[in-house]
Amino acid sequence: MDLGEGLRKAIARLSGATIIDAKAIKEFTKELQKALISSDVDINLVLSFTKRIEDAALKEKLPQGITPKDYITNMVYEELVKMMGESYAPEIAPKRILLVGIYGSGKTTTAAKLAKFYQDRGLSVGLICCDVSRPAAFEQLETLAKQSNVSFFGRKEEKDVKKLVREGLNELKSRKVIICDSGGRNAMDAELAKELKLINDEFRPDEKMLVINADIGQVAGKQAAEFDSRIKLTGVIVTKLDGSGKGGGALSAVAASKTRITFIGTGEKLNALEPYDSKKFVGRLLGMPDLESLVLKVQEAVKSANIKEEEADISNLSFDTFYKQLKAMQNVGPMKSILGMMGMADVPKDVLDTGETKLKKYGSIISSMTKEERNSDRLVKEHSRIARIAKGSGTTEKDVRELISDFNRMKKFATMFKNNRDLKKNMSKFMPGM
Ligand SMILES: Nc1nc2c(ncn2[C@@H]2O[C@H](COP(=O)(O)OP(=O)(O)O)[C@@H](O)[C@H]2O)c(=O)[nH]1
Ligand SMILES: [Mg+2]
Repeated sequence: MDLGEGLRKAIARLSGATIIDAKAIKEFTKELQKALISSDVDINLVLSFTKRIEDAALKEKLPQGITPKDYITNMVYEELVKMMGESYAPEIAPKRILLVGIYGSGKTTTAAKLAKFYQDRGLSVGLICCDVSRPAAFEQLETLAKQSNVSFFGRKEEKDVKKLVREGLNELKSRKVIICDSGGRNAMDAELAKELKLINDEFRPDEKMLVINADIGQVAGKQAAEFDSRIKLTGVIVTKLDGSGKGGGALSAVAASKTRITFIGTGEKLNALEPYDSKKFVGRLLGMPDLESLVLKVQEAVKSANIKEEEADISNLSFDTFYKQLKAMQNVGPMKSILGMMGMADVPKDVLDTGETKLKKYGSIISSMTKEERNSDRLVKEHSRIARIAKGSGTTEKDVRELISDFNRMKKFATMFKNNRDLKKNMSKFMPGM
């Protein structure tokens, strides 16, 4: 059971209680403790957290006009937000950023994500590869830099990090944001400290961020403190927070270590990076909708899929734009995280899987249509065409008919809303395949 699920169960239990007395509160905080501890949140943090809730619920006089359940839920929310640390608003300005961390924490991926983040906000970006300990580091960053469409500097055989930084800074001097990816080790040790000091002295970064994998749980706090004592961090980026389940342990431990979380990585794709917002994170855990990020993500995906405004009008939908929108939707993120952002975190897995499978299937069916068929849905009624498309896409005729019927339903639905401009605008953002 992930943290969010545990917390939501505890709250559901509280809602189910007919009277909120000492016993109900005790049971509720026990559930909270179980959920938090099994997500590797430090036990002392958990105990003081639940004690504050108990004290407030039992000793304080509850304010008028609010149900005890709402009052306690809100308190859980606020206490969790505090426990998960402060939010971060990155300054969109020229700067140098150094990324450090142990092997496999996600430094190189994060370097490219950050590059894209600043580039998307109008700043030119250059990436320097300063990982001299792993042979493939150069190619990895070079490829990712291409995908993010940012400049790259590295020298394959060069082992001298000072020289790399000096040449990189010179080569990329016209770039507003320069990000340096460094080499990791299995742990912070004297050798790594020495190498990072060399890079640091030459690079003179404005920001030094430690990249940590959320899977390590509360150890993240120790790691952050250790790197901070060696090279004085300005922030910590926590990666692999895909979905909303895990990560409470790592985030709370980093927050408690007095270093601050700046960004979180939520997937392997280059757009899966967000400035850290503890309210948003806790909101997702508790199953509160996060529509703002969803809309942003959808807009971004629509932009990168090159969907034109007239195509976004779904009352003129063709299979072609339907397909484009389906693909854009897949770029928004996995279904689970989309539904999570909509506040529907506990959707049964088989429903989720059906959704994912259907999206994939529709993609392959539409790609098996001819150009004419994609642009004129009336064509795809003849049996011979349906049979051909099913064969070409490795699906069944039933699948093809199902797609057509979903497509038609959506079109009808869209026409219904055609006169309501605002609603239409919003629906066209959300519609594909859902
Ligand atoms: N699911 C997921 N995978 C990630 C994330 N960040 C990095 N990874 C993956 O973690 C692995 C190691 O990442 P890499 O950037 O090479 O780590 P480095 O050794 O610190 O440079 C790669 O397979 C990445 O795709 C993330 O936020 N979510
Ligand atoms: Mg790397």
